[in-house]
Amino acid sequence: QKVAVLGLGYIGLPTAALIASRGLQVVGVDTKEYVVRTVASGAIHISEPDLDGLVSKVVSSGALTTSSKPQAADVFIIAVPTPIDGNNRPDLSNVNAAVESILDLLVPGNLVILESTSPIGTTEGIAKRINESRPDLKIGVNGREDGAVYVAYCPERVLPGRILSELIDNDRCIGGITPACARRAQRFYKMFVRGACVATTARAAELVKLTENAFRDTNIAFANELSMICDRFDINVWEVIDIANRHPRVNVLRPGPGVGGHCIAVDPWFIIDSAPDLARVMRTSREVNNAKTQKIIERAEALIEDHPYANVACCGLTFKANVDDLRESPAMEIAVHLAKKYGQRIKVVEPNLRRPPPELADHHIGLLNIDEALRTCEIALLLVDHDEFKMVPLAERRHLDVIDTRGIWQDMPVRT
Ligand code: SAJ
Repeated sequence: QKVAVLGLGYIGLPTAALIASRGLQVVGVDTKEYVVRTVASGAIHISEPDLDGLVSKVVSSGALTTSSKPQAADVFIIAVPTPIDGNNRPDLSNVNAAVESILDLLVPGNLVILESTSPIGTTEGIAKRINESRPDLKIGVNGREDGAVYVAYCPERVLPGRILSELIDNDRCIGGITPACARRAQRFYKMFVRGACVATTARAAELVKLTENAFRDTNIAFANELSMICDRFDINVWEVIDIANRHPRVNVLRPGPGVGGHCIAVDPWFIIDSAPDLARVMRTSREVNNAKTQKIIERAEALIEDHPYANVACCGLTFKANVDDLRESPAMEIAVHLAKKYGQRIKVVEPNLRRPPPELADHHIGLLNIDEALRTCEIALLLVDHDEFKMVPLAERRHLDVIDTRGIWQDMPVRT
């Protein structure tokens, strides 16, 4: 079988490389010329453990090739970004463009899979578009002879940092436009997935993906709301959570400086946009998580105003621990806000980046290592729970005024 993967980003590239490593011929397609060139040379343009070695291997064996335009294939996988626009509404322009680009290539027996996070009904829209433009093809009936193509929604659900192993071991949700579509897609995923491939409808599968991330967002919002309540009453939220979680049926997640990343901070809006009158908890959760970032900014400003000569160490910029990804990062939002307001008094530590991002470099702010920052600053904002920060002993930070948004510098005595 020949497979075309449209979109060589965080999901498309590892998926293309993995499938190629299983003996299938894969063409990776991307509209960005530098991505096509980088991958064609056997290198990668994103950072993910073990991906570089795998891509280099499948490119040099010829199993993975690249192109800026799709080519005829048996299976088309669409893995393009689906962001939200300025009004928190889904922007499906990349999916629509990908679908248009394959319409003329489709032949009976083809399987078209959407993997991008998408609002309910998107996959049905794709099937409708195929019907309109290619009335010679039927969608998802049995048998090659009657001119069928198969259309399915199969969301990715892998965790950045563990993408390659989760692509193989996670269970997959396979949503067919018809049961025959689901069966055809199940057969395809079973070639490289060890987890269960659970079949359902395309609409249910779209909502499954959105539900997973909205559920996590809501649970984090609970923790963030609790942290703000604790602050008002001067109660240690980490202690409250630790003790509450000893209850056998309670598991409060960890508060933070807000929720970042390109998934959890975005996907709930796809549900809210589809059912604004019903998705009340989800909307409020998004608002609470965003409000938490503002709360940290206000607390930091108050502390900085109280210490007019103090230098301030912003510890961490990425959206979560031990990654180099800055997308939707609340830590970044806080650091940039403070840099704009206080300029050179703001020092930044980010062990996972080699250079400061342009938003900070524009304010002539470079990166320090954690030791330098703690030596030269009087205030520290702990914004990301990177391993490097967890290891800083109390003796090296005792002199600091700290806002610890992640609860790793609490040094709570354990009382049992
Ligand atoms: N966070 C907290 N407190 C917590 C847990 C997370 O503040 O207790 C914050 C993190 O710091 C980060 C954000 O939430 O800013 C999201 O981080 P994450 O590790 O929860 O998730 P992501 O965005 O890296 O990946 C998620 C995963 N979804 C779920 O766990 C339900 C992943 O499985 C999905 O594949 C991915 O979104 C995606 O692509 O949709």
